[in-house]
Amino acid sequence: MTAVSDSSTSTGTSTIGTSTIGTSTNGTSTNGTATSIGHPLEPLTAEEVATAGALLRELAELGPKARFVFITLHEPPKADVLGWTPGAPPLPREAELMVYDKGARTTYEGVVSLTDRDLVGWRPVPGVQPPIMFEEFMSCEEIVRADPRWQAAMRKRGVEDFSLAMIDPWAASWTGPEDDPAARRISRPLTWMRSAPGEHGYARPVEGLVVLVDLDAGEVIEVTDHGVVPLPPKAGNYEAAWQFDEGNVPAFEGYRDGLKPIEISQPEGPSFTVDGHAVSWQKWELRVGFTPREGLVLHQVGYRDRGTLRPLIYRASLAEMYVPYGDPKPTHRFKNVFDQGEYGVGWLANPLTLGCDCVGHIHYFDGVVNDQDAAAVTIPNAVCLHEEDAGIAWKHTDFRSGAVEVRRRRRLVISTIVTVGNYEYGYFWYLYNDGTIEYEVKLTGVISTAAVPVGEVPTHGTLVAPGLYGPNHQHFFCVRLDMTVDGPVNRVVEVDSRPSPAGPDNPHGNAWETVQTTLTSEALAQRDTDANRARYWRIESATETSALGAPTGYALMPGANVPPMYSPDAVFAPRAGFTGHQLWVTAHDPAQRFAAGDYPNQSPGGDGLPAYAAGDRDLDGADVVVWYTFGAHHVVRPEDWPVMPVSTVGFMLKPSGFFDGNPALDLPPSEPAGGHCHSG
Ligand SMILES: [Cu+2]
Repeated sequence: MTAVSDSSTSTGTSTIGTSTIGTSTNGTSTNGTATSIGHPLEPLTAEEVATAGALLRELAELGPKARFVFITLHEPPKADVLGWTPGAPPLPREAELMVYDKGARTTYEGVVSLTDRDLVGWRPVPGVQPPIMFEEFMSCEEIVRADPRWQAAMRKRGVEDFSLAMIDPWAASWTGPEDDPAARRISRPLTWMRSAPGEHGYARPVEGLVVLVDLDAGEVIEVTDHGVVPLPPKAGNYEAAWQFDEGNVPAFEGYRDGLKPIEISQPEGPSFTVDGHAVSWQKWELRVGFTPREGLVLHQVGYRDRGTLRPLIYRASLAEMYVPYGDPKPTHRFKNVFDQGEYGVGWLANPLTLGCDCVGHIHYFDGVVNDQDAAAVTIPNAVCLHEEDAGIAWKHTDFRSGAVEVRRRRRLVISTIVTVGNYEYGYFWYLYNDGTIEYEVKLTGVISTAAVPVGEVPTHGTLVAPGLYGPNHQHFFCVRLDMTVDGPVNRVVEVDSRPSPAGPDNPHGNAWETVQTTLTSEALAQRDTDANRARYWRIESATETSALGAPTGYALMPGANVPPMYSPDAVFAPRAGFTGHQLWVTAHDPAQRFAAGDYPNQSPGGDGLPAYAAGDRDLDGADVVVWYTFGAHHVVRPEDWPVMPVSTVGFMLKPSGFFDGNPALDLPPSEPAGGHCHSG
């Protein structure tokens, strides 16, 4: 978990963690407070979060056990935002609130007008469970620790000091009708044992012990002991204070040497400008957003081309992430978690530190979220903005004349890192100065661990230390791209490459061609990657053409990908219907934001993309939303222990007939000191 303190104050705002703001040898940072508050997509301020909670409490007459799950900007309609110009009167400010009443065991959704101090919407949502809230996440551990059945099971494993146990409240999944979200609100926590306070506890999983907790009642329902597996014998400490100790796996022999300083110097400052949450950099313009569920959101990404700002993406966001485990043992079979929809990745964001998480000249954005009393919680430096050298942009040497032209490539990096229990996820957007957009997820942190008797080799995982293994699992990330390529009227075309048919048009057998298929409706726009066809998808304007006469477009270029490995007949499979296809296209609907639906916690499934697309709306010349899911396949390696080297997965959006030629021709030459770039 992040260093989040439960520190709400009477003023309704609080700040978590610590941060370094100012200058250091590893760069400089600025941390802007909003100055362009008039823009309709500015995230809620801390004051607005607290006001929204107070208004709802009063206007909806909330009961004493009402808890605030999420408080988020209720974005104005897209048409209103697109019609708004700087200097115009501000659009009405509204907040949307998800509330869970623990007394009535009912979830509510509300919208309050901050402008009119009025209740705009309020409704119960029957039969669903909202995400596990932070206060539940933290209280669950003590509830289990105090339970005599759990204590008895721990004694069977030789544990007497229960204070050393770590109990992580895993979301319950849906294992059958007994998990009916309408009936009870549950968690299935898992236990690990430290040998001393502060130790890396994931080295010693308590295998075979499944606990069921009623989160409403705050009590353990049952403890099921599937049999003792000895705690793995070896430590796995990686923290500086511990790693010199004897007995760690792998053995640590001290820090390497020879690392000389690399200093990033930007003597004239960065090339970007920031106003509130609006960012301009090298022809790119965008807005940075942040919500407690989604974390980092990009709004209104556009590129200034020969004086005209050309829109590309109206809203880009993580739409869900899903981590199913492939180990049938009792402690792992229910591990299929939706880290966004069952917890919320925004308010799990780390406060980032200059010189560690990001180097160079940094601009930080704080993330404003809420606690369960509706107090605003400010995560300092939740989003990092900086620019990087990214190798060469292009180069050619005329071998006859020796003339060399080479330009450096740069990228603007907008990133956030979240901690979900044992795992870390970094979400990185890169905007390049050649028009490319890249999205990359960095996976690091600690694998979820399991135990076997020493000497045994696990079937569904990889041994990382004696008696300790990492179960097979996958991570699926779905990104929602509300596209506006040269305007809101777009279409999506699938582009395959294939050998040309044999015959008189292909007399030598060397010919191959691309085949373009317009995905004209939602039923037809459920597609999968096909590396053998070099498949990609082009999001085209249905109204604008390039100088060459073709529709302007951007191509979604898949990176590494993998389908789910679990059986489609698995009881939990319908929970993540969106993973049935890697690409979905839907008609724009601002209420359809989450790939597994609004409430995946304890859900038996069926919601989200399969439901959104059920109407089979027309997509040819429509306001389209593109959903791309990519999987990180994790067969654990011994090298992933005791903390994982970063692994990356993602995709790109590349201009594909959007420009009339190489958009980076105008990058100025960068001459090395005392010379110039040439051959020989
Ligand atoms: Cu993994």
